[in-house]
This record gives sequence, C-alpha cells and structure tokens, in this order.
Amino acid sequence: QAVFQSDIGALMEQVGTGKESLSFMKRRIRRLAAQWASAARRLDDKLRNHWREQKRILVHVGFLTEESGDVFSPKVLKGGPLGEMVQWADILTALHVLGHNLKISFSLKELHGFLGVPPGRGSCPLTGPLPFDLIYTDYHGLQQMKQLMGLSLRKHKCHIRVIDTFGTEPAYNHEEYATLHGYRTNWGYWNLHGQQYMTMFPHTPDNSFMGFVAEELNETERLNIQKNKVKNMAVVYGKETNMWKGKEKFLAILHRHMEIHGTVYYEAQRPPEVPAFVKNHGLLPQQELQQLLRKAKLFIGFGFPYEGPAPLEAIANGCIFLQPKFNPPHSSLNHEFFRGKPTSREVSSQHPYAEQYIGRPHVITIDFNNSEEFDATIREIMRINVEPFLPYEYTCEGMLERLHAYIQNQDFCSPEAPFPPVNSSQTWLGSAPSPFNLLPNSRILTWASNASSFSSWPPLTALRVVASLESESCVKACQTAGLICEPALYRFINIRETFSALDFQCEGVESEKNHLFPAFSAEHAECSLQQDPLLFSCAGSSAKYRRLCPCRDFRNGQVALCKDCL
Ligand code: U2F
Repeated sequence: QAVFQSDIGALMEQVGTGKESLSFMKRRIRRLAAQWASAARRLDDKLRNHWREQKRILVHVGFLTEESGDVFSPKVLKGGPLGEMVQWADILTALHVLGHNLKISFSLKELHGFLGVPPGRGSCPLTGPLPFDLIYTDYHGLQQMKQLMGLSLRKHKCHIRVIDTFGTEPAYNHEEYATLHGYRTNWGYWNLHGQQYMTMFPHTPDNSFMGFVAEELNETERLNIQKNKVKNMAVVYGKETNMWKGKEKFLAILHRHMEIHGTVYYEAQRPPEVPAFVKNHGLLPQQELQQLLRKAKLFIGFGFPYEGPAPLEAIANGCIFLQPKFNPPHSSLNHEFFRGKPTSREVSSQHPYAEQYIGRPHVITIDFNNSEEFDATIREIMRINVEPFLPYEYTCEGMLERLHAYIQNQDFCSPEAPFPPVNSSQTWLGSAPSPFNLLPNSRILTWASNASSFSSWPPLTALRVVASLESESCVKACQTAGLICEPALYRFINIRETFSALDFQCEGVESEKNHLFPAFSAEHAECSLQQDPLLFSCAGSSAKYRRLCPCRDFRNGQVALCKDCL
C-alpha cells in the first residue's frame, strides 16, 4: 500500500548535487513542498477508500546525463530552456509524494547500478526480472537503455513511460509503418503503445498527459494581487535576446501604452540587445519572476518559446496572456523547430493550450500583424480586470490525482483481454445484434452491451462513438462533440457493427494497416478496419475518409480523466 508522504528530505538527497539543473530542480522542489503536502492531504481525503499499490519506480532523466551531451545544464543560468526541468522536478515530487518506492538516476553509471547490469562495453541483456514496475525516462534515456539492455529491452518495454514534451503520434511510433510511409524521424519508431508517451500539455490524446504544476495562491495573496496590479505594466515572455528579434514594431506600439519589463539573460559586459525603454531585470530566480508577474497586468509572447510553463504561471498570478495566432499554423512541415519531431500536429498559436483550454479573458490570441487590432487589444487589456486562474489539472492536487490514476490503471504489460468477441472478419458475436445504442437526437453511439463485462480503463461507460467528417481527425471530431478522443477505447469500435450502427452502408469490409482506420470511404462505399492495434490513432485525417472515433467525456479541469475514471 502506498502512503502519501509530505517530507521531501529523502527526495532532496536522491536528486544530488553538482549541476545547475539539479540545483534549479531542488530549489523548485523545496519552494513548492508545502503546496504539494496540502494537495496530498486533500487527495488522500478524496481517495479515502482506494487501495493504492506501492510501485517500484525508476526515474532516469536521460537528457541531463553527461553521455547525452547535457546541453541544458550549462544554460540554466543563461536563459536556456527551463520547462523540461520544471516538469521533471514536478514528476519526481509527485511520485515521491504519492508514496512510491523511488530511485532516481542522472547518469549511465547510476542506471547500470539500478538495473543490475554490470558497467562495461556494449550491451548486456537483463537476464533476471526487471527490478522496477515502472520506468520514467525520455528519448535520450530510452536510447541509453537500449544500448545497455540490448534485445532484452523489448521484453521490458511495457514498463516504460517516455516524457515527451511535444508528443509522438502512432504513425511515427510504428517502426515498419513509419519507414514505409514517410513518417520516420530521429525520434519515433520505438513501437511503444502511444499512451506510454507522456506530454507537457494535453495536446495529443494519442499520448498520456503528464503536465507539471504552477504555484497556487492563498486568499490573502489573491487579495493582494488584486490590490497591487499595475494596470500599465507588461512583462515580455522570452529570456533570450533572439526571442525579441524583429519585434521592434510591436514593442513600439506596446510602449505607447505600457511600461515594458523583461527577464532577458545578459552578461555584465554586454547588456542584451533590447530597446532602451525596456526595463530588463535579467534572468530572475523563479520566485522573483512570480513576484514580478503579480504586479504586471500583461504577459506578452512574441511567438517563441512554444508551449512553455511561463504563460500558466502568469495567468495564475492574474496576468492576461497576449499571444500571436499562427496563420498558417506551425508544424513539422513548415517550421524548423518542429522539423523532425514525431508529430504532424498543427500549432495554432504560441500556446495552444492557453488559447483553447483557457481563452478569454485570461488569454487573448490575435494576429499581431494587424497593428490596429494589436493596439486596440492592449488598450482593452488595460481596462479589464481579471482574476488569477489556474486550471485544476495544473495544480498539485490535479497532477497527483492524474498520476495516481495512471499508475494504478494504465497497464501495457498484460495481454489485453480478448476483445472484441468477434470472428475473423471482425463481426460482433455478442448476445445482441449490435453492442451499440444511438444517443437520442444525435449521431453519437454509446456502448449498450454489458459494459462491466469487459475490463477496460477508461471504462466502456465513457465511450461515445463519433464519425469524423471527411478531412477531419478524430482529435477534432471528438472536440467538436465536446468530448476527447480516447485511443484506449479503439479496440471496442474496430468492428463491422460500428459502421452499421452509424448508418454507413459498406459494399465491402477490409482490414488494413493504416493509421486512419477504422474509417469509411464514401466514394467507394468501402469500410476499413484497423489491422494493427499499435496504429490506432486519434491524429490524422484524409479527404478520402470519414474516420470512426472513440471519444469519451472528461472531468471539469482534468481532461486526462473521464468521469468514471477514478
Ligand atoms: C519551453 O521552455 P522554456 O524554458 O523556454 O519555457 P518558459 O515558459 O520560458 O519558462 C520555463 C520556466 O522558466 C522560469 C519560469 C518557467 O517555469 O518560471 N523562468 C525563470 O525562472 N526566470 C525567468 O526570468 C524566466 C523564466 C518549453 F517548456 C520547453 O519544453 C520547450 O523545449 C521550449 C521551446 O519551445 O519552450
């Protein structure tokens, strides 16, 4: 049985010392310890009757190992990316607070030791059982584990979770399919289950959403923030000079109305190249950045970095986040930053989560090239009052709840209970003619057959089957129906009866490896089922197909979990 623990002493010791990245993470862990502890108490109350199994967990942070080049640590104090460190610090704290048996490695040597593989040249198969129930790592760590364990990695890979900021879609993850169909990248092709990849924001429902946390306010802090807001104070998002390059025009407009602050890293001899009217504080410790955000009215992004934690921190401290809309959206097809990343996702603004999940009045997304709209928006921002806001899924309690649910329910190791009860042509053999019901006045199916007789997480009660439009992905189709795509439920809808229940008349039914299947092609009245469960994918669309989509409901503020998921 896992027992919540609020003392972080043991965790701090395990993180060790000697690198700026580790010191940054430790400062964060210490600073948020009280917040985690009170969240743990609340979740403990909420989960009172739940048995939580204590797991043996290894966390191997590959990108911070010397062997992977560790380009991050030397830049911690110089304006380099910190988002990843924020997330790993929070993952470590959450696993520790949930009371699991945790081992942490930041080097190959430690990894060798924990896995019981003697250090030496070349790979060495792990002959005994894996001494862990779960391993959290990243793409670098995965590569290192492959070098270390050789082919025996295959046997154990169902225990692995890959922390993957921008996500990996099934078409890129499936080695053979990626190679044959042009989805091969430097990162993908590990043939994992899509939900073994865990992202920073809930942008790719094919993956699991791990997230991180932002600071929460108590009542006094909230009141003080309201009192002390400076209505003409703006902070620019961007700790490196190149994030400000070419933005002089916007800065000039902004400067007409507001006092502009920045936190751009600079060296004493060489102040950063930002306009003289900018009040630059230099890179601030996280805590001081929070103080600055508490006073500011506006936090403004100029397009980069993509999808970082800072906008959530700003919104949590009562700022309005103003950001550019990307038209056309940025993706691996048209932007250097995303090129070679195992995703086809189209990024619609600097921070799509802020745009889509939070929105006005906290987040305003506009075309920055329209100077009049830009100017009018700045003036509007100075007029309106907004309250600090933090979505539940980014609170400590929300992250603990989500991680708890994953740890206790996600299982990629046991062979899946034989489903569907179908014959070789994927025809339903249940007692009723079809396992589906049509929801009244809609084109949405629910599971009608006895849901509890099939073991599944999320449970089948959450399933809502929707057909996408042509050229529409299941991500979008579910979203339009007010739901979220749930790849774990694909196996229940990959049967002939789904087509008939949705009124698709099939001339023929075939089964193929294609990440868009199951789908219906109107032109040929052809119904296609998915042959390889690894290719079940919410992402992806084609003008030729209407896709069958397994959607589900979700909890308010916790999109990763369905209503019956806890
Ligand atoms: C993102 O990484 P970044 O580190 O660029 O993301 P930010 O949102 O800028 O900030 C990360 C943290 O840096 C902190 C701030 C955030 O929690 O509190 N910080 C600070 O301590 N002092 C300062 O003066 C300013 C900020 C993203 F997270 C990565 O995954 C991506 O790789 C990267 C590129 O898109 O963007």
